[in-house]
Amino acid sequence: METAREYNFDGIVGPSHNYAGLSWGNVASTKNRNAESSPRKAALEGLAKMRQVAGMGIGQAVLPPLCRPNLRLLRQLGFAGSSTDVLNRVAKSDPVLLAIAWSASSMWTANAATVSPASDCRDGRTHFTPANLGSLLHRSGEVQSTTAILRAIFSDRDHFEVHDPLQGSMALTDEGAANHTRLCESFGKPGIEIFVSGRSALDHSASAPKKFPARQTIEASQAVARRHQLDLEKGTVFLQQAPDVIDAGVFHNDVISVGSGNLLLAHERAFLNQEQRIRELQNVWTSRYSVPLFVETILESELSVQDAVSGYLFNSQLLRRDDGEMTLLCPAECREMKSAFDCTQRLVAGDNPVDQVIFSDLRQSMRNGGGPACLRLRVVLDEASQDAAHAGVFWTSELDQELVAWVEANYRESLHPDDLRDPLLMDEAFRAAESLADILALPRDLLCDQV
Ligand code: SUG
Repeated sequence: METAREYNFDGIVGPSHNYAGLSWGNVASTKNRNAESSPRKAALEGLAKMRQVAGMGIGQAVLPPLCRPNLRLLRQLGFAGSSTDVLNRVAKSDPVLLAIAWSASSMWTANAATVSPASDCRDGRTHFTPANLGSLLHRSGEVQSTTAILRAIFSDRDHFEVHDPLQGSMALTDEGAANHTRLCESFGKPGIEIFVSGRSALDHSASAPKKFPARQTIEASQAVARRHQLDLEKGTVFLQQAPDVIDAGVFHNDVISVGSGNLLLAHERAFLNQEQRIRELQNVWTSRYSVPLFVETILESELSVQDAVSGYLFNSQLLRRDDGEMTLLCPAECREMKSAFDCTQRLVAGDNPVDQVIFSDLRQSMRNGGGPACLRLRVVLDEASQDAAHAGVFWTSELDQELVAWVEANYRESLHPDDLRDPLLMDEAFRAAESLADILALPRDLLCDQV
């Protein structure tokens, strides 16, 4: 019997969802630069996924989108005056900064923070480190508001510790849970937390990608593990992403591997010295647990890294149901790509906990490189800590209906990059943020913090 549940905190897609090609190293983002987006469709697709997951009896909650445009950032960059002045000035002088300020990238909550469940932490509290996202300007502007929102939702210090983010230095770039996986026998018992980095900032002899940025440093991952008070001997494993797959478009580890419970699914080219590192992981596991750890390795001959990047098989959600078996929730693209689909069928047939595969249409988010797993932050909560968290963000069918109506009332059907110049869009976005605050019973000035 589980004493704790895993909740998927999905990011609600914000009203300015657009394609600006801002993420160098993220192939989909670059490819779809300047395409027309549909914020309404994107938000409804996200809500449909939440409904699908909640409908399976799995813990589901929401995180609100950050208020955009990011006027705080624009003011810091020297654009002065009223909100409208700031928008007009940046629109006239720098369309890239305009798009950066409008980015709805907070929807990918796997990058909001790294979360360690209470049972892994020495002080018995759930620890959060909001990710500084310091590798990209449009993403680094998220952390201040994300920290405030996490502190509002997880405010009870008896249960939660929301740390300050790591300082925004090149040596400590941190992308949160996208580079972190937890394996465990049961959610409420101590687990093994796997931290995956792409480079070392301090060891200059370590290998690193040549073309695209490695967004997570090992120094950042180690700092998070220390501040979360994890068992550094038996409760943590540090892996390095293979540099050549980062150069092939694997900008986060969750594009090439996913784990949950006693299952790790990874491409054979995901990690540096993979065979040896997986053997070490198996040894740590068997020293702690009596149940087996299943490691499913997908071969290049089954699914090329290139297809993993375009179909996002590894960005699926591994959902452990109450009966102990798992459902793999994949992006719809995996149904259409034969190699990816065949891998899902092999998994279901194989000796591992996955016995079901379902698909979710998240095409709007996928075109910016965000699949099912990018859109959620996993937080393990026992009953007492769930009671202590802010009730307004937990999924119910009433909340779902309210959110659908809110999207339909506030979101545009389509958005072209030129529309980001429109001061009316700013008014719409601020109004939407305020009414969302009312729906989620959060303070208006928390969700509308740019005015
Ligand atoms: O950081 N895309 C996001 C996608 C994040 C996906 N998250 C995980 N893999 N966990 C990123 O690259 C694109 C924005 C644009 O180009 O308009 C963007 O930010």
